[in-house]
Amino acid sequence: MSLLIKGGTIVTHEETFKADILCKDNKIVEIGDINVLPDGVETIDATGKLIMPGGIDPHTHMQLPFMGTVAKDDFASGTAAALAGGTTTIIDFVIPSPQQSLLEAYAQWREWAEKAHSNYSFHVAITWWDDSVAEEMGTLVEKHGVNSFKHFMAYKNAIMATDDILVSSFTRCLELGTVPTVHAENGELVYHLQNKLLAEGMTGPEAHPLSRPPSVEGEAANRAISIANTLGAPIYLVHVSTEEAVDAIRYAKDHGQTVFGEVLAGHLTVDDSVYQNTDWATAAAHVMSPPFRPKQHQDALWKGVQAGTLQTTATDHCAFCAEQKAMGKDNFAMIPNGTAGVEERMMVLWEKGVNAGKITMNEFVALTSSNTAKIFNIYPNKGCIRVGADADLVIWNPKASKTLSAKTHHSKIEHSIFEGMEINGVPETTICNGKLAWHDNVLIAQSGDGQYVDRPVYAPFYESLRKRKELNKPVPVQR
Ligand code: DUC
Ligand code: ZN
Ligand code: ZN
Repeated sequence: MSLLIKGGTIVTHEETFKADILCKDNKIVEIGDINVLPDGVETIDATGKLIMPGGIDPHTHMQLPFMGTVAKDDFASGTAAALAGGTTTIIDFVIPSPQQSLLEAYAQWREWAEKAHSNYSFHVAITWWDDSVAEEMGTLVEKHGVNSFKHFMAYKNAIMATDDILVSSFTRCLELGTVPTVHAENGELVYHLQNKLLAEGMTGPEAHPLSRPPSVEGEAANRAISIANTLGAPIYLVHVSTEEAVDAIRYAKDHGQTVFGEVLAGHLTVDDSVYQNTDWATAAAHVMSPPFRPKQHQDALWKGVQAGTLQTTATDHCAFCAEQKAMGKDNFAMIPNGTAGVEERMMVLWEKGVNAGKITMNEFVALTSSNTAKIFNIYPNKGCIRVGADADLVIWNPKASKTLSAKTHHSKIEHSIFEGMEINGVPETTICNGKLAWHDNVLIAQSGDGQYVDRPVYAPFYESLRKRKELNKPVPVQR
């Protein structure tokens, strides 16, 4: 199977140039002025269009069992939405219940993901600790291509990782050469504030952001970064939503620490007014954690993006429909947390980032694809356009427009946090594993076409981190 993309402009995270691309099977085999073709090549005219690496969303939750229900988008509908938005790979999360074997949970998620249309990979969450967890982490690394482990510092009495778990797991991550990632919110404070607000009679979704103020994220971000620093481990903060957390990351990086920050398309563009002066269903549709923030935080997030403090963009796609949201009708703390966005992420970043003059096209590629590929060690197979790389590409029409709406999106839910947003510049064709997956508003990929992406550890980086830790050891005092 060969595919020629002719006449387009290639945009990578570092350069922009005109060239044709020939894909064979699932790889890019030639880049240049290609005129002599083998038989049976399908040609796509990309004149006037941009060709970029397929998007990688490092943070989704398809069919997640969570808060008494299961997220509505499964691996079939969620990855169809991803392809319609130019994203060719998602990194989802295996979340074992406390005491559940990591390997058992991993096998379960792998089975669910067999119906994926796009490529997929998994971070694995550490929700409890004993020696068997440490051992299974090793097996996941060696046998299953997992190189990152997630820690929820919130969700007390469910999946929260307390400090003792963070210390044990970060230590193990450093030993294995994997990236520890954290959802940074102080779960004790959230629990306390939720109960206080409910006792005061605040039961509606407008109380949700009050139960998770910015300081709750700031404290946890600083704590996680300090723990990682003390242990000499790197750390990746998912869905950074506050000025406090951006400041914490910048300070740590300035002091030589290896810290990565992820930001959601939603947090960059939607503010906390969605919880006020609106109907219950609309406010509940926006209940996610961390919540949407006052505008000053959005400004800090954009500055963090521009300064390189935040390197990746994601969605935390975890779609709950109106009926599921209504489970929290009498108690905001029971509203399933989550919003959708895997389809809209790149378009929103394009419109509010590139078109608004906040980022360049090359930074757009870095933020939506290459940086994630580098951090999670799938670069240059993914996140890159070069001979030998995987043929995961998006053909972007900078002249086409569209209005985002739940009426036309591929998620199964009936609301969108981006409802009505005008986009100028859209993904017209998505190529996944060398095949047309989405073209002219038609999904071509079949359920099951998605491939599991192995993410091996990047040994030299960890070798260097361990050495740096040795070098930074305090010198014992001579007696
Ligand atoms: N936040 C959400 O809003 N949903 C899923 C998990 C999370 O941390
Ligand atoms: Zn989270
Ligand atoms: Zn999440």
